[in-house]
Amino acid sequence: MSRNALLAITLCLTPFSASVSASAADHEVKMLNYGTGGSMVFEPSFLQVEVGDTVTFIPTNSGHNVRSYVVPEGVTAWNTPLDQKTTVTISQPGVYLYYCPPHLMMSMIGMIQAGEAVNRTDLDQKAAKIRSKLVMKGERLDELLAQVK
Ligand SMILES: [Cu+2]
Repeated sequence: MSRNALLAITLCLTPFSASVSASAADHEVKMLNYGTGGSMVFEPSFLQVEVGDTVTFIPTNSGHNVRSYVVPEGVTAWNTPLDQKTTVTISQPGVYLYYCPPHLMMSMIGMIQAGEAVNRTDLDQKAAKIRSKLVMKGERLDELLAQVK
């Protein structure tokens, strides 16, 4: 094999191995009118993922969307269109808290943790603020917070 051919192969392989992590996974979260956790739920509502993984929100039932409420520093907040399957890349370590705007009152909320909970202080402060808006089943927030490691 000529030296140039070997160089070409090396250049082809490098971007691939650098951009695709062997552990990157996609996690699916369903938006449901009724699930095992009751009515108006994200399922699963708590996800433990690795930085670099993606989370895809599936509009299994209609009338839902996903808005980020707490994200780690450096992460762009998101607000997905209603009834649209959307994939979010978890780019930074920390805890992500999100909700469905039409059903915030019914505590349609969810949480993602990637790596260490580096934004725990911010999470606790913002969680305390949103608690009063959870008219029904506010304990779901406490259950999610209890799962943060
Ligand atoms: Cu909803």
